[in-house]
Amino acid sequence: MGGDDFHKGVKPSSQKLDGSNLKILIVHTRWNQEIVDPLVIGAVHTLEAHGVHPSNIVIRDVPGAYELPGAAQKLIRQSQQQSNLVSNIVDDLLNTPKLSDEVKGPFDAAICIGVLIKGSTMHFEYIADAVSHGIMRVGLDTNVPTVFGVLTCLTDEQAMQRAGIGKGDDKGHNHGEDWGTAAVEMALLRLPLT
Ligand code: DLZ
Repeated sequence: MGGDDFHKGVKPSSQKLDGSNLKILIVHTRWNQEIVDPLVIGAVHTLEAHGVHPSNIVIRDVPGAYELPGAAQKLIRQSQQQSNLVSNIVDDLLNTPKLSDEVKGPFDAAICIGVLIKGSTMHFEYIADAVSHGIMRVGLDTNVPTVFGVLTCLTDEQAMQRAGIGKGDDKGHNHGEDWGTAAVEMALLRLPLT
């Protein structure tokens, strides 16, 4: 590595990434939505490019980045309960209201998308720390890979560059595309069959 060989960013996986049987959850913020929207679109495009069926991509929004881990965990848990046959039979017997048919769980991976931009107070530091730890915990506690799709930027322009909507000639790179690929790769992670 070094010199001209240096490849900035993630190298493509050597595995075949076939997402045709996957169900993916995207939770995104409404804070900084002008920058969040292209990131969500980038993630969806890449999921579909890997074969994920549009009807198997469920998208939900929350107010801000601080809400991302709690919302992702809640929706992942709901999708796991919905696919549990025993609890379905109990629900039928008790006539419990069903979750929407749209959530055809369980999700195989989730992507949390948001944009934090540093202001003049310590708010940014507290939220970034809580959200990054929270999203990691969701993935480990639910056993559903949960991708950290949160930009933590010092300026608006840094965030726009990372959403592929930078000003000027260089629009930057849409990180949402990488997050879609990461979700498929992590959802398909298996030991080889013997
Ligand atoms: C309050 C706040 C601030 C100052 N900045 C951002 C931000 O840059 N990006 C973001 O997604 N959310 C921000 N929030 C909102 C918090 O994440 C959260 O929604 C509120 O504190 C309510 O819990």
